[in-house]
Amino acid sequence: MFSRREVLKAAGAGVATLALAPLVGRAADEKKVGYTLPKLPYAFDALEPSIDAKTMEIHHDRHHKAYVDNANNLLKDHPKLLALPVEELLATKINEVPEKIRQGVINNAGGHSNHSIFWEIMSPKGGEPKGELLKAIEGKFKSVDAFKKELSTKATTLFGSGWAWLVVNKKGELEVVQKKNQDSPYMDGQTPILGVDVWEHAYYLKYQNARPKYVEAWWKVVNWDK
Ligand code: MN3
Repeated sequence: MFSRREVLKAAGAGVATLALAPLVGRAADEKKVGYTLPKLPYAFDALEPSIDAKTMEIHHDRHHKAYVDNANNLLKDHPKLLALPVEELLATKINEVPEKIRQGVINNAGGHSNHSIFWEIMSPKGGEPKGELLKAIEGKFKSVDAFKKELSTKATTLFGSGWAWLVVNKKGELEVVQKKNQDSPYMDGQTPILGVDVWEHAYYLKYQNARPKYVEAWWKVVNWDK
């Protein structure tokens, strides 16, 4: 069982095999059957001015909560699947989910997993990548600026709703990818390292249709330590 951090470390060191290994779930998901909405690790207004408090409140308390509630409801007759850490369900068991609820589980368990990571990889203190992450980014993209440019481009050019992610791919290498809707990188054998939510609900109150301005501001609140 390997964490996102361990997979990243292996990628920086050029070790490919960890990316295919089973994944560690969040403790909160393991205590009881069913997913729980994680607490935000900071106040709603902590990411101002990059992300406004009202957007954070609606995004966490309503959108993320809805993904959690819907996933729990969809999987209520499948306690064994529901007992798995959400990453493991998405990475290894999604084809065991009955077909008639599968797309709903992809959307809602995916939404739960994606947002759980999203809250953690933001912080009011911002900063720049360092340590293992810096080494891995420079090894793959030459520079932090080149990496940021690639992720920003993927985020702003994604048509419709979705995410742009930095992942460790199946080969154990860093890669920037676009995902539609709430499709989880875990479903494609990728381990998400950091990602930006470019659904309109993530920025519309403050930025309206100016997605590039939101992405530019988002870089100021990335929690590189996570
Ligand atoms: Mn969202």
